[in-house]
Amino acid sequence: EDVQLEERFEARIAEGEFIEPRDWMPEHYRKTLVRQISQHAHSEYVGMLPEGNWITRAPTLKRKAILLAKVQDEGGHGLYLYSAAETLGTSRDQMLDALHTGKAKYSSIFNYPTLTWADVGTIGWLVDGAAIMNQVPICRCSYGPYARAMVRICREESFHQRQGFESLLVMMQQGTAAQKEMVQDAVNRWWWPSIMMFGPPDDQSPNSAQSMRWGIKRISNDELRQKFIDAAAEQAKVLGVTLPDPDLKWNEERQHYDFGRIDWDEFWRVVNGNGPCNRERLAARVKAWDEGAWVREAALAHARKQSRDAKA
Ligand code: FAQ
Repeated sequence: EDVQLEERFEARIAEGEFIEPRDWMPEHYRKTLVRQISQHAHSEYVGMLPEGNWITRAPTLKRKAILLAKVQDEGGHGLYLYSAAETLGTSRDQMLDALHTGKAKYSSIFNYPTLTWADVGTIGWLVDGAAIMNQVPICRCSYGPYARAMVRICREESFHQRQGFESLLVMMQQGTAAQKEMVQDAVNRWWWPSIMMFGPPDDQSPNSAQSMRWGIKRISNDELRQKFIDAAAEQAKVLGVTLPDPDLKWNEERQHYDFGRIDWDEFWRVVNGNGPCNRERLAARVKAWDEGAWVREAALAHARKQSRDAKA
């Protein structure tokens, strides 16, 4: 019977149908989705921290309002994604526990510090830019709830990317020499970590082959990375910044930019918990969770009272 179910499942994937929560699915498909969606949710949550750091220090009311909205959006993305993962039968408490105990992964990028105001614009331009490149194909992911969550997330990310680019453009075109230098310094620090966001090279990516077969991943890590580099190299010219890679060069034959060697040792160091801010980020999430305990207790007490009143 399982063989038949599996064949039917494979056929639906091949037809490009969405798989929905109540449909039969192989256990490994379920596990892969819980892994990826929960890691994605954790990234959105932890991703609030580096930029949140600058809310109190944004240079103008306009920039502060934009940044507040952006950071709130990231929190919202985390919530849609936790909800999508819950449809696969794992609870939010389990997922958050895995994050808080350091067992769960989240994107390497959020383990780098935000040292100046230009980091905020650079995160919008490069980090949100990379996130969109990676997430647009997930709108066509075979699992319905994840694909649908991603549609709205991508729309919001595109606003995030543009606000970042625009904020850098203002500094580069109207700023003082010191402001321009600050932008260049931020770009120097964020460029390599941004292109690492797409994950290890295809031939060292253990999950890729199966995720591609199941239509969870539609475009490979390396292909997305190349598309991102091609786009960013052109945008850098408009901004007037230099990307910190002497080997970055247009290749007429490939119709792509060539680029230098990525430091994968650094990537794995950060993924394995030893980046510049891993401990700080985790501690901040755990503190927020602990300090929110009274809110969760109050909400539960309120819900219990409501249902008692409804019965009475
Ligand atoms: N960081 O076999 P693969 C955002 C892990 S955007 C940490 O290639 P897969 C928006 C990977 O989990 C960021 N770990 O894995 C925002 C696996 O370990 P596992 C979040 C990484 O899943 C912007 C191992 O390495 N976006 O938050 C990373 O097929 C600004 C082997 O890798 C998403 O999560 C990494 N960079 O491909 C928020 C998108 N890369 O699980 C605030 C959805 C790989 O076997 C401010 N996710 N690893 O123990 C994906 O598309 C995929 O999961 C990939 C990795 C492409 C990230």
